[in-house]
Amino acid sequence: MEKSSHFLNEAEIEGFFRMAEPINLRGMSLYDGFLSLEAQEQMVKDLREVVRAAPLFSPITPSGKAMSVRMTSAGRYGWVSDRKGYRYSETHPDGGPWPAIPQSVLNVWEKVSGASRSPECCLVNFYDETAKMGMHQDRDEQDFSQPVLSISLGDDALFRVGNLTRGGKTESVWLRSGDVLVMGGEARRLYHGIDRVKPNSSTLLPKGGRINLTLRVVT
Ligand code: MD3
Ligand code: FE
Repeated sequence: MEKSSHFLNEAEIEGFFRMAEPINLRGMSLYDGFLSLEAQEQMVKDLREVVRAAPLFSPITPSGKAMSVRMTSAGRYGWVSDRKGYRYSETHPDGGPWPAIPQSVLNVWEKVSGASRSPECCLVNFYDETAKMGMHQDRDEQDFSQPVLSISLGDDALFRVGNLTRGGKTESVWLRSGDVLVMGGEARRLYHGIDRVKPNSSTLLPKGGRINLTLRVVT
C-alpha cells in the first residue's frame, strides 16, 4: 500500500467499515458492528497517542463527586467538569491544548454522521469494570441541529435510552466493540446513560475496560 499519505482512499475505507442499514432506536441510528477489527485496532493505536498527549482524568461534578468514568478529549474543544460546572474548554485541566482528532475517527464522522459541519470535540470516555454514567442529556453544545456520534471500543456496555424529559419508560441495548450510534434530529436531546460494563467481554483492550468516543460540534 502507498505510504505517501496516511489518509484513506474510498476503497480502503470500504474494507474498514461495514455499510449496512442501521437499526432505529427511538430515532437514534445504531450501526451494529460498523468497524472491522482492523479499524478498531487502528483507532486504539491512535487513541494511545491522544491519551499520552492529554492524560485521562476523573472529572469532579459541580456537587463535588468524582465521576467513575475517566475522560479526556481531542479536537479544538474538550469537555471538562469541576466545582465551577460543566463546560467545553480549549485546554486540558493540566493547561495545554487538546491533541487533534485522529483521522481514523474523523473517517467515521464523514461516512455516517450526515452532518454539515466537522466535529470540534472527540470526548474519550474510559470505563473500568465498575464505571457507569447516570441518565443525562447532552446540552453543553450550542447547535442541537448537529448530530452526536458515538463509537464503542472494548467491553460491552448496557446503554439505556429514555425520553426528552427525565423519567418515563426506558429501553436498553448492549453496545459492543465496533458499534456506532448516531443521534440526530429529535433524538439528539434524549436522556441516556450507561448502567454497567461487562468485564472480559472483548479482547480488544489488553487490560480490559471500555472506551466510548463521542464526536460533537460544540459552537
Ligand atoms: C443520545 N456517553 O459522553 S454514548 C456522553 O457510552 C455519553 O460513554 C455514553 O453519554 C458512553 O455524553 C453514551 C451514546 C450517546 C452519546 C450521546 C448522546 C447517546 C446519546 C446524545 C444524545 C442522545
Ligand atoms: Fe451523553
